This record gives sequence, C-alpha cells and structure tokens, in this order.
Amino acid sequence: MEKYKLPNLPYGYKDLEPHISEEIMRFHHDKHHAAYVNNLNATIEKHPELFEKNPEELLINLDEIPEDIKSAVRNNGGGVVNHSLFWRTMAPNGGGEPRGKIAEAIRKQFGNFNQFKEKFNNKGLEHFGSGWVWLVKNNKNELEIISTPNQDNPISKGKKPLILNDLWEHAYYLQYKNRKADYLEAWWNVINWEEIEKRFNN
Ligand code: MN3
Repeated sequence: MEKYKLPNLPYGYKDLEPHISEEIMRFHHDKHHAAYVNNLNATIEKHPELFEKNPEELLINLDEIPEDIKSAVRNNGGGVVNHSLFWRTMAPNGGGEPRGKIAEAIRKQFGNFNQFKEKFNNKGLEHFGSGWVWLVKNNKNELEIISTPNQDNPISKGKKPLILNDLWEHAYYLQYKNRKADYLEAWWNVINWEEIEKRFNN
C-alpha cells in the first residue's frame, strides 16, 4: 500500500515575505505538516486497507472510520488536508480584491469585500485556542464564515472549504508573537484569489 506523502510547497519558503517569514514557512511545512503526514501514516497502518482512500475521503466519511483510530484520523488527517489546502490558498503575488463569481457571491452574502474581511478576521480573532477560520459553501450553496477547533475540517460536516487561515500559534508566533490581529490582517496580502475562484466554481 502506498503511504501518504508530504506535498512540496507550491512556491519557495521565502516567497510570502514580508507577510509570512521564511522561518515560519520552514517550520510550518517541514516540521508541523510533515508530522501530521507521519502520524497519519502510523495511524492508517493499523487498518492498511484505508490507504486506498485519499486523506480527504477519510475526513468526508469520518463516521465510517474504525473507532480505535477515528480521533487520530480526525486530528492527523485534518492536519494533512488542511495544510495542503492552506499552502494553495496563498501565493507570492497574491492579495488584492476578489474578482468574478466569488466576488459577486461575497458581495451578495456580506455586503462588500471589506465587511467580509472584517467578519473573517473577527471570527479568527475571537476563536479560543488552536483551530482554523474558514469561508465555506454550505449545502444550500450559501457562503458562511466559521471556525473549527484543532484540525477539524468542515468537509466532515458536508461543507466545502473555499478560504482557510491557520489560527495555531505555530502559524504566526515566530514573527508576530502575540499580535494575532496583525497576522490576520497581513495575511490578506498573500491570498490566492485565482485558486479560491477555482474552488468556488467547481
Ligand atoms: Mn498549521
């Protein structure tokens, strides 16, 4: 059975500077993301037939995962999927405002882009402890801003992730220390709208 692999970053470690430092990217990808991949592999080895599924499929069907590994799959599978999505949610020449259908949908749901951004940042700021803040499409095709604890991914609840930002201290502490609000604000300078529009249209 083929084990899960750590995907390469789609850009260089320095390429999100000055908004996200090279040091953060090196630790976040090479240590934290890698640990989730290693731990997921060690977990699935107890039920190796599950290697036939990709990590997203494991999370979508969390109810079908054997009880003895369910919480380890939820945590480490979440860590694998969330970080893979997160790297592609950012781009070296990112930032600015959305265009096209995603921009229309944001306007429709939140009034305008700045109001949306403020709501997203506030949701991230008020989230207690580790977790993620998300823009998702729900099963009524509406946009929602939510946060999840730990490494939980909304696909386990039937929601499609469009945007996500990492609220774990490992995502910002080396550079921003306790200034989480500054991190959340700076992060919009690297958002990859092209990728998010693809997710929205899919
Ligand atoms: Mn992280």
